[in-house]
Amino acid sequence: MFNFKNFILLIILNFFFFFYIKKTFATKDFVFSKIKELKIDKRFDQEKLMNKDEKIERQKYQREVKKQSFEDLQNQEIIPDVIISIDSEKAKDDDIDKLFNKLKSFKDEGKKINYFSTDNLKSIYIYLYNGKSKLKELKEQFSSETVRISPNRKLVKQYTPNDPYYSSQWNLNNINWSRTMDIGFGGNQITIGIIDNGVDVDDLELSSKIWQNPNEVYGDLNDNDNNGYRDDKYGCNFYMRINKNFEYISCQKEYIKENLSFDLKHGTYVAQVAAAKINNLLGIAGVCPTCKIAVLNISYLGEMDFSLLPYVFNYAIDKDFKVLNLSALSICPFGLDEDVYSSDINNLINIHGIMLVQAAGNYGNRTQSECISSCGSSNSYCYSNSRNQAYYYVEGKNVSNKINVASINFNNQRSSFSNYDGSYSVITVSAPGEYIPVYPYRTVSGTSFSAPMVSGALGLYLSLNFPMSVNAGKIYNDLIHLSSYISDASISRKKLDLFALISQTKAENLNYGTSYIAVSRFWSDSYKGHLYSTGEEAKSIIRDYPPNIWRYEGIVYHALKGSVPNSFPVYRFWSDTYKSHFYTQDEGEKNYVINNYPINIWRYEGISFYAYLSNNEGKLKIYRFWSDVYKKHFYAAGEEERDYVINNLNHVWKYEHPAWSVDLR
Ligand SMILES: [Ca+2]
Ligand SMILES: [Ca+2]
Ligand SMILES: [Ca+2]
Repeated sequence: MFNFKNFILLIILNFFFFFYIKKTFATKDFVFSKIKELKIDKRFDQEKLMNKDEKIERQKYQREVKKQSFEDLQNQEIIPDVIISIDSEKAKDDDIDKLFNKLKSFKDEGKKINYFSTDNLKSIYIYLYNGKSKLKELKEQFSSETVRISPNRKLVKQYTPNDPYYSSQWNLNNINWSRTMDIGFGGNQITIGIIDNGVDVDDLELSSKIWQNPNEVYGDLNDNDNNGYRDDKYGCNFYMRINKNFEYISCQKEYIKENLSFDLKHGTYVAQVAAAKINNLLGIAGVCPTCKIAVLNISYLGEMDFSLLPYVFNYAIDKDFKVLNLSALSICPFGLDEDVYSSDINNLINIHGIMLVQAAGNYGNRTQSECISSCGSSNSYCYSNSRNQAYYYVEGKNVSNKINVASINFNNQRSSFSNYDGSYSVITVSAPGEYIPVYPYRTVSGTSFSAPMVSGALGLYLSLNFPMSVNAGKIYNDLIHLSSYISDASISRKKLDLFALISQTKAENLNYGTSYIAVSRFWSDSYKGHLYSTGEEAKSIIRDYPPNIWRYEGIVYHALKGSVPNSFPVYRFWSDTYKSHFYTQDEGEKNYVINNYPINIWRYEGISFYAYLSNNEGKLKIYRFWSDVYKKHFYAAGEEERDYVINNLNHVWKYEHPAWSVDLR
């Protein structure tokens, strides 16, 4: 009996991450053909080591490439019809043997089978080609707890072109981008992999932002880093490499760029939204100015091939990309038993910390069942990915392993085209996706462009120097807890808020393991007053209140978590009547308020934080104001703010006196 698992182990031992099988079975209707030819092959490392035959082979490739146009190379689709995943950790050897034997005897004219396995991924993937396979029959025979079967899906780009016109980047204002730039961010350079129809690596807004594979020499037609991809300096065209089996050219610049004969630009615009150069007197500003872009092209004939995702995931793991952006959606949905990539996507995120950010889709659909009924059994474009791809992929964890991004317009309402989830809390977050400016000047719309807003935000977030460990749960929770509240429940009431995400996370990092606690300030248009919160408390206010009730204004200073020499407690009161906090460091004042006001006016809440007395030299002083108009206190941090309020807002705020002092803004 052919023992597949032992065979795999042997191959992995010999060839490291990739393996290669070329074995033809005697049976007419069952052929194990070449497995993607991703072998480790050192033959071409040095020109001088090539023998005559190898030189001829290489020259043949070069001639072949010269005489064929890009269109010719792409024409004639070679994509699998069916993807089968086997959980290699859970499946028993017997199960795998059985599956392969059954597949061998499964009559299906013209069938060809490839498979892919690597140490990086949990599953072994089997691809069926050119089959007349009845999916239902395949599932009945082969589906199990460890075997998942799905039709391959062509991904369509989530792109809704609009009449081009130039406008300002309202999308950046909407997420408080410029305020975020004011506070700066960490220096770690994060790479965002753009899984798309290619990216123009020479684009004027991107050329210096393109990731470079450090151990690959570009243009020598050799695989310098021995990863199975020649000249993958900037990424690769996986369709050409895997499906078309072009070894020499698939990662060359001209083939990883978008093929505009099939397409409008898509991947380039997606990349620009995430990470276009800033301060270059040109075009737009990207959300993440320090991020790099890796080109992960999976397109053919203007669409994208879903079956290539395991290769892309494997590549991203090897190259340590931290964010993958997938602004593409598939043809009609598939059910729970068919989510072939679920375990590897979990693995990707939970083991390797790679966040997968996906566009929610542009079909305006509500739920999976609505989507299915509108699709029928045909292959019309329809996919409620929000439900499938996030909800079902949660494997007993309280975090989703994917970030699903819906689109909002400038009124913070769901874009009419954006998929949404109704009662299912599976849209992770929403972000602007209408009339998004790109370079050269035009605007584009679609959840395709909402997703890279979030990818860029996660790039910035991950560039912060985290002193604590960052796992998928923390990333996911921070993203949703530090998003702004919006009224639209169909998209989870959450909108990307870059400023809250970055400033609160920076504060948390600063406070981690130290004695400091961030004091954040909110303003209420409804109550006409400020609210100050400390530490984690700010997150729940950001998350739970619409901005007209409490609008986040940022961190104003850092106080002390506990008592240190020369520090004293600062006491806090809350007023249900005035909707305001009152703070005092004065023991006598505290007792007076407790003894003389009913609790609906001032309810004592205890010690909020510790601070030094206001007369401490060299500390940042906090100054107290009172407003007869609003019946509230305001606390200015530093002399500059104090003087501004005295000089400009004297009709509202009356200066009282210094309140306390702290070490840090
Ligand atoms: Ca390489
Ligand atoms: Ca090379
Ligand atoms: Ca620019």
